[in-house]
Amino acid sequence: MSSRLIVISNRVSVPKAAGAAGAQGGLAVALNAALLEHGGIWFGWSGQETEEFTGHLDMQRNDGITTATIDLEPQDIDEYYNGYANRTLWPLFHYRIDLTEYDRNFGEGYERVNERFADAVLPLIEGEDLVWVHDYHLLPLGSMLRQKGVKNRMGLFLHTPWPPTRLLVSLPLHERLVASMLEFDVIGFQTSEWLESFLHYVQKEMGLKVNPDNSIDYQGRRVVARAFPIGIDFDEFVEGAAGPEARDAHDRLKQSVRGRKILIGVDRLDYSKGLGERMEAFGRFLADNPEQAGSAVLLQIAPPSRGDVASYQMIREDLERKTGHLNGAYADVAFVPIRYVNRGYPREQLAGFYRAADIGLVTPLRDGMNLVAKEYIAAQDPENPGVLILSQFAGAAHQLKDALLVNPHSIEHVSEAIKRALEMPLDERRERHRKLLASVRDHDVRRWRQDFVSALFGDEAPPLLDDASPEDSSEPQDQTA
Ligand code: GDG
Repeated sequence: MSSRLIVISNRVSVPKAAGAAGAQGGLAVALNAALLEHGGIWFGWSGQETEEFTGHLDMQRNDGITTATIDLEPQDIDEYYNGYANRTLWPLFHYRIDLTEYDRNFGEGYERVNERFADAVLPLIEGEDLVWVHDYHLLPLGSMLRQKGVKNRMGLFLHTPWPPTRLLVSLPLHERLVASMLEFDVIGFQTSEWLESFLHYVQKEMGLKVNPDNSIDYQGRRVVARAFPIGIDFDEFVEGAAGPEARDAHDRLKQSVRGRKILIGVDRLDYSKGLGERMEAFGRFLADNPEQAGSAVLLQIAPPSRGDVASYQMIREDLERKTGHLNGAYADVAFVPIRYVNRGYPREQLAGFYRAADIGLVTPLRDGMNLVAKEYIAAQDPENPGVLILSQFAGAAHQLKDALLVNPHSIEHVSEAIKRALEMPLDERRERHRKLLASVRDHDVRRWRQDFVSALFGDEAPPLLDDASPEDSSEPQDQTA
């Protein structure tokens, strides 16, 4: 394949150059691998602020990958990043219209920055290049590039959910936003559920016809809309989990709990992750099972994120209050039930913590996919694996059906699942883990990337990887009964 890839995302993350814990997730690794294979450039915001926008491109080459970044001015960061992206689209796409802020300045800033991205990346795009745009920050970018004459194949992958039409129509100028997305040749979602919501919107609100293969004919062009469930870098993660740094972290955590059971949560500090509800569910478990109250510890790792947005400061305060309350009620001189850690750890250490944990507690209220669920499975000892408790509202629930699927809004349901997981016989743990592991291994980040890039080349679609939405089934499988 001779085409180069031009990857465009809000931020750019090159593995070895990234350095900081958490900066080089599976996504960065996958995109870097794609760039190494095809050649090309990764373009985005540097994360730096400049007094006045110049559009200057900072080109760098690290580990064989070329990156091109621009700085943004303070107003851009306020209105585009902290504004429209993280105070309008993020909450709306996670079904939180109560937190969604509609401010005309945000919308204008969002369009302005997308235009700035388009102008800056334009000279980098050559004849046969494939353009792959990522996420909700850059939905109108394809249309802006088309207006500037770009004829290349262009694709968009949305990492978040796509909201139901009834919620999306609360967004001023929603038609314009979606129409701009249809300038891409391929639009990718994490699961069939978000894909269906998108197709529902284009039919009901735009009167467009969706073909049997889910493509949409729009203004004389054919747009392919499909689910491409993202995965983790399985081999890298398993290798990391078996290494010395992971073993050290594992042993350190195990020794510190002195034979108690460990529940682990690892999430960016974000209201979509259901952290407050999770704490309450653990509190309910402690209240309902006093005989086990001194024998289980919840380790919640929650590195801060988007601290400039007020709703993120509020969730932080809420969690500190809930943790303090529960620890006050259940702690003893030599024991606290919740270890709430507001920082990130290197990936290898994280893998060791996952492996030490008897339960992976992954209970977002809404999540595009959720990679933590997959990392937890990959890090387990197959001979003596822990149990994954997974929200039915995470995209990952479409694939990881052998987890204990729960409704994260139901404190009772999650509390019962914790009890059930702690008591689960070894045979059942192994059997569930075997199936989960096969799914995580087979649907890894390489497959995701290859499927997307093939679709971008215009290749035929392979069969859909996930089944119908778990919410479509009459009831979530009540596995806590
Ligand atoms: C968005 C979508 C979708 C977390 N703490 C540390 C750390 N992490 C890593 C995890 C995992 C990643 O961050 C988080 O990924 P998630 O998928 O769980 O969630 P989002 O950040 O919300 O990601 C999501 C994803 O995009 C990909 O498409 O799955 O639905 O919301 O890899 O391990 N990494 C390190 N230290 C930490 O303390 N090193």
